[in-house]
Amino acid sequence: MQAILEQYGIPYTETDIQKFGTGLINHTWVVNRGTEKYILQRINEQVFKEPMAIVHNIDLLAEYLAHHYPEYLFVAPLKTKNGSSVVKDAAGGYFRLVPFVKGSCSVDVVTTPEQAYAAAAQFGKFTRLLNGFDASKLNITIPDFHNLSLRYAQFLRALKNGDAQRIAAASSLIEYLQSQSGIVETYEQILQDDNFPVRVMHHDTKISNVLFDAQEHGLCVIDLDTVMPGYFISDLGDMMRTYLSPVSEEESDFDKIEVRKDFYEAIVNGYYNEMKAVMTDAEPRYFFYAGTFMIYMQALRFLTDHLLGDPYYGAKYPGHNLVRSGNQAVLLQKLQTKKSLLEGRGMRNS
Ligand code: GN1
Ligand code: MG
Repeated sequence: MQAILEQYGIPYTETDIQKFGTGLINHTWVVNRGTEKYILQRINEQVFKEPMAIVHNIDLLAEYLAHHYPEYLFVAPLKTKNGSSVVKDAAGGYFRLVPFVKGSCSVDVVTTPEQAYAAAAQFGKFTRLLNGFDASKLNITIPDFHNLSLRYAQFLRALKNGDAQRIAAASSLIEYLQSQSGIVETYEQILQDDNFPVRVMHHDTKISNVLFDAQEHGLCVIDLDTVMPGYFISDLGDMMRTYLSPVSEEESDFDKIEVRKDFYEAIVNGYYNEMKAVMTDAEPRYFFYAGTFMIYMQALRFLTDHLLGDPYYGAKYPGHNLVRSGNQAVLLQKLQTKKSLLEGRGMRNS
């Protein structure tokens, strides 16, 4: 770490470094030096096979936004003394240092509809501001990241090649997820339909990827590794997946999982108010679907990982990814139950 910080001209002996955050993929630390504060991240190269592709994307976005929307707060990684946005350590690992925005704070768990609204507005604004940017210029940092057809195919493959005991023990969850494969068919229709344009999407819209000010007004979105061309259902759906319920994917007491109507409305309102200027007529009809799409994909990804021995997400206890998948399946069920109550809700100005 000493060698890394020194490339930014930061003397290691003057810093205090602590582990930070709860992300499953990258390692993150907060670096304090007197009154200065930074976020240091190691890019997970198992997942992001070409870290330079991320650097290129962030540079392109920074340039576009600085030119067209100079007032937008865009938090780009700092440059080293040599002008590079990433640093390689002796073992070849990629690190980057991001300034901590003064006066900003983040939220780990959504507790009020106002937070959900503010976050949804920030993700909507991000995509709207980039509406004139040619999304095809972006590198694909994780190929097929939100390709539900592929995720489903990987799940089916795991049913063949996975751990036989785990497959047998998960039979009812497997059956349930297979029964929901209509969600994949709808996704495939969306891909064929010109009413669903490819947009610049964030692809990781959890609340901790939004910076707030002290009054909990949204400032901007951060963690741009998975910014890629995609469909709006990814971002809107992942907000539903992670903000609707008072408990997260880690909760093993599934009775605590809930779909909160006021949070649903807040997400949809916040997103739509920013995005309506650029949306097609068809997109808002798929707001509810977006939630089912992302929750279903996450349930498939966790279960696939469990059946294959947890190679991607890792497991803090045996069966961890089975619990996570079961949790997401219950969330999906509870969302589907409220379909008639929720569909069409929340588009205040529509
Ligand atoms: C991963 O690293 P983190 O926690 O932000 C994953 C997301 C999943 C999420 C589930 C690159 O995100 O797609 O939704 O775990 N990111 C990647 O917690 O796979
Ligand atoms: Mg992330």
